[in-house]
Parts: sequence; C-alpha cells; structure tokens
Amino acid sequence: MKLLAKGLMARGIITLAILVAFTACGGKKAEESTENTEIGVAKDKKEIVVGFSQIGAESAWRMANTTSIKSEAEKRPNIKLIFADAQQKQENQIKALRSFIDQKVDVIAFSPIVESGYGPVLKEAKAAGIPVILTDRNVDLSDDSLWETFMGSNFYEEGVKAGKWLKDNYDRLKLPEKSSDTVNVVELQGTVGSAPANDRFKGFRDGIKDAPQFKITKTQTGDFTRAKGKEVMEAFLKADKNIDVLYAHNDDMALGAIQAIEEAGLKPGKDIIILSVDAVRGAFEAMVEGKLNCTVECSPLLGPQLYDAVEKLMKGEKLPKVIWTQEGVFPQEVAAKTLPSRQY
Ligand code: GYE
Repeated sequence: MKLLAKGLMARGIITLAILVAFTACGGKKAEESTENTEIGVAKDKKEIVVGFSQIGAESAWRMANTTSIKSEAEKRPNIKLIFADAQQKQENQIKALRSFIDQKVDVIAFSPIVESGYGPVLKEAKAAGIPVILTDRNVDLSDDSLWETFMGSNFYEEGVKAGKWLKDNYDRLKLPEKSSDTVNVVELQGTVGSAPANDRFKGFRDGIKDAPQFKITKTQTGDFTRAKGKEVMEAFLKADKNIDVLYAHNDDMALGAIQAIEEAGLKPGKDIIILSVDAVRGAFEAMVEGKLNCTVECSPLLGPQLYDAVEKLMKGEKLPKVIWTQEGVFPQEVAAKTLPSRQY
C-alpha cells in the first residue's frame, strides 16, 4: 500500500515536472507567437475579462504601451486580461479579435495596425454584444456605433506641433552657412496606412504651410522601426547629401537615422536638424548628446485609462466617444532636466 502510494507520488511528481516543463516552454512560445497569453487568473466572481490585441513590438513606444496595459491589469483584482500580440500583421489581429468573440470576453480592446479593414470583425463583435474600445490608433470607419470610445493621442496635432516647432526654431538652430530661403526637409513616415503615419504626415504639412522655405524633398516609410529608419536615411543621403532637416514620425526611426547620418560623416542635430515624435527615453538621451533637436510627446501609458473605461462600461456608464491624452513638446534645451522623470 505504502509502496503503491510512493510509486503513485513519484509518478505524480514526474508528471508535474513534465507539465511544468511544458508549461514553461508553452509560456515562452505564447510570448513569441500570436497565441493569447492570460495575465492573472480568475480573481473573483465579478471579474471582467478583457481581450487586448496589441500590434507588435516595433518600437520603444509600443513596448512601453504593452507594459502599461499588462502591469495595470495585474494591479486590478477584478480584471483578467487576455493579451494577444499580432506581430505587425493585420490578419493576426483580426484572428485574435475573432478568438476574443468566440471566448465571449466582456470587453475587447485593441490598437488597429492600419486604419482600414476592420469593418467586418467589428460588426461581428457588435452582433455578439461585446463592446470594443480602440486604444492608441483609430479606424477609418464612418459607423462609430462599432466601438464605444477611442482613447489615445491626437496624431494630427502632434504633426502640427512638430511643424510649428520647426518653423519657430530653424533659424536659431541652423549652421551660419545654411540658407534660410530654401530648407530641404526629408521625412521618415510610420507604417503605411496607419493612423499616426497618416495624421502626422498631414499635421506637419499644415504646421509649416505658411513657411514656403521648407521644402519636403523626400518622404518614405521607415515602418516605425529603428532598422528601417537607418536604412531609408542611408538611401536618402546616398541620393543627395543636401539635407537640412529630418522629420521622423517616431523616435525609433530618428535614432536609426542618427546612426546613418553619423556613418555618412555628418553631425546629427547640427548639420541636420532632427525632430521626431513619441518622447521616449532614448530620444532624451540623444538630445542630451546634442544629436536630436526636439521630440513631440505621445504617451503610451494608456493602461490606467483603459481599465477605468472598462470598469465604467461594465457599470453601464456611457463613455465619451473620444478620450484624448494630454501631451507636450520637449526641445533639446530641457532634455537633461526632464530625462530623470520620464516614465518610458
Ligand atoms: O508613435 C510609434 C509606434 O501608434 C502612437 O506606434 C503609436 C505609434 C508610435 O510604433 O512609435
């Protein structure tokens, strides 16, 4: 009897060990693949299950956004988060949204990779009675009954702020030998078809519209990544070194471009004035080194306001259709003082 019990126990331990090993691998796999990862377990009966579909991990901004969404869920005992990483592919994102609908989550939240193509899946969520919150990026659908609220930044305004900053500061920053009559500006765009790329593109042009000396001579996507930002900037410089300003739709691309500029034997922040968007830590470090001139803030810390909105929805409260994040502009002069207090 004792022997049998021991044998059973030993087998149990082995099974447990195998299970643990499997779960450990499985957990890692889930992080790397598009499978859903559950954060937190059923914590109490009044738990709210939130399915969140993230774009990927293309930039420091995105990673800070993911941390905010996950860590805030952990802090709230009533929230169970099912997190899915789309790894930069819209088809993965649509699949994740459908799986949330199948799992009958209480609320779906997601950051749409591009603006178009979500109509059918959002209609399916509506038919299933699952409310949807758009975080960070918007969709281009006219039927706004397909989501409860959009929360995030005004990308158009960010572009305008960048343009205005350039207009107001270029003369002060330019090298004496540079002309003020024609200023050659190159632009690194974000992901093609995404809301921040579309709106930062438009906003910037409006920000400099009454300053005809600024000529946008080249514009191309760098897909919001450092590697692509570097690659495209290399190509720009190869084609023509006569570049006075770089406007990048995010800091990561600007940081990649800074490398390309240095490798081409030029001084970023001096020979080429550089401005970008996001205000991540790396941008502040580059400003402290004098290599970046300005970053327009775009906050990724959306976790707290997301779950506040989820909880309100579950109480039957109506949400405002848009919840804007308040943001500033940080020029190089304030970088050293501001860097220690940056949260992302
Ligand atoms: O600016 C960029 C990221 O959607 C606001 O996506 C976000 C943008 C952000 O990859 O760094």
